[in-house]
Amino acid sequence: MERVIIHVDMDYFYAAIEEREDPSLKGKAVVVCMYSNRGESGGAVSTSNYVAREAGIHSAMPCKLARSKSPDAVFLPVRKPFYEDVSAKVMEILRSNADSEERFEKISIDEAFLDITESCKGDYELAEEIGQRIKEEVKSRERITCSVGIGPNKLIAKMASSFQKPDGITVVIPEDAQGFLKPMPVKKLWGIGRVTEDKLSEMGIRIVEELAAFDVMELISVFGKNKGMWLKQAASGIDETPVKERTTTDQIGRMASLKTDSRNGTMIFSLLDELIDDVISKVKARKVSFRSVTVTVIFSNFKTSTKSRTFGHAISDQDILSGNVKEMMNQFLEESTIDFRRIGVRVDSLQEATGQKNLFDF
Ligand code: TTP
Ligand code: CA
Repeated sequence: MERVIIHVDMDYFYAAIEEREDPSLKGKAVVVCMYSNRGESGGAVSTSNYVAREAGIHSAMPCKLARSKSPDAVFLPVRKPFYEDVSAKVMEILRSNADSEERFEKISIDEAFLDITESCKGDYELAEEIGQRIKEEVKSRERITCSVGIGPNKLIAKMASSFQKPDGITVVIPEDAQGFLKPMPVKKLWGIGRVTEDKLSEMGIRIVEELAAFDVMELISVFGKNKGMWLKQAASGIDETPVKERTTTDQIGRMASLKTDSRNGTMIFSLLDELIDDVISKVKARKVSFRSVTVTVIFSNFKTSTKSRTFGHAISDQDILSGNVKEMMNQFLEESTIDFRRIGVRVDSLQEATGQKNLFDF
């Protein structure tokens, strides 16, 4: 089956969070600044909302220049740890909409890929429904918007999400992928930086269509084998890189669907045991221990809910994990009346297991 990939990109992320926290900012130009040690006169713009962008303010611009462009704008200092908390919640929603935990890839604080091939059975109409559902879920739970791109690979999905911003959704079916890319300036092609853009421009290549038609051997002679071949493929809308959890991610998780939507304890706990087994064997294989555990339930109405616990020290013990996970699952059963659709277990804050026994083992 041909793949179906979603890319999600949060809109004006840091500034959107600030707007959410302070409703009086609504309609005003909002600029989030990373101040330098020279205080408010130094520093650069982290991001700005779309009102401020209309005044010509953009990321990386000196804050001083931004002030001169829009004296009425509200300037706020970056609150990175807070944005990271919001990011974690958003990623949780996104992850739960991918085919599996392994088919999810966070690429930055506010962007991720989801492989949804199985969930939509390769059907792009269904894929669009999933995309809409993700947008609604993020909006209703985190009160911020995102833009969604859907396509046959990561490259197309990524470029589709930036096609209609903010709060957009763009679906590019495989047959339209080349047509979608063709008229774009080469610098829009995901992965092309300033240096490559300048070199291509010297070669008379300005739009993707020209790049796709260019002789691959000539590209290789200028850019080397890997890059030359990549340029040709990317311009032709080809990208076979898989969506996969980054190995550097600080977590191990598994998620699975119940055979049927249900609140039956036996069914839920037997699947839960499988997931716990799986997570523990991955923990052992990677020789790590973990400091926190999260249980996720996706209900039959697609609403997602999570519970987490953090331990005082890192553990890798199956019984402790199992006990905590089951307590949280029992709470879910007590609190809810809706059938469960999918459940997941994840451990975070991984640390390398030293191989030494701790005091309790002696
Ligand atoms: P982006 O996704 O590039 O931008 P954005 O989310 O603010 O706006 P858009 O609607 O166009 O997607 O970056 C995500 C966050 O990363 C952004 O909110 C702030 C931060 N950031 C910086 O701190 N410095 C930068 O130069 C850029 C580009 C982003
Ligand atoms: Ca963004």
